[in-house]
Amino acid sequence: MRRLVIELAAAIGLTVAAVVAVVNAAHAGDVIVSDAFARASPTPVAKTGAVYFTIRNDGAVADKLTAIETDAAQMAMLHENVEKNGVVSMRHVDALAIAPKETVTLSPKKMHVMLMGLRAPLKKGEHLLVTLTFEKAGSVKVDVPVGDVAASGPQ
Ligand SMILES: [Cu+2]
Repeated sequence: MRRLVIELAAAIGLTVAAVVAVVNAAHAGDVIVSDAFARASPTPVAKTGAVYFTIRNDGAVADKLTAIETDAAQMAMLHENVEKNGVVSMRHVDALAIAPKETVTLSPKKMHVMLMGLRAPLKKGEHLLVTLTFEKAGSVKVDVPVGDVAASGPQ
């Protein structure tokens, strides 16, 4: 009996996880944004933060991410990590092109949306709403859960 209960709980847990995964993807036209997450602020006075997600272009034509907005910060922009002589610095990326059928993943080692002028420090468990605007697909609102300070994916 006890074992059955545990198995049932596991089955229900899996179902909930599957539903969350579906809800976690947002799309506009042929562009799908999934697996979004942010990292919690390391200190209560942090003024910057980072958001990550995966973009897939399911369409037959190239598209471009041209604008990022959120109420959580005064400014949001795309940054790319550039390594030169062992030193990693961040470079602003004006627009991110996504080829047909291409998937682009923003991750802590490659690229991120930099939030500047945070209105409040990001706390684990909170959610941010980030609006991404694509040249062809239009705007998509993305729910971004805040994970650990060192999160490397949605938790
Ligand atoms: Cu940055």
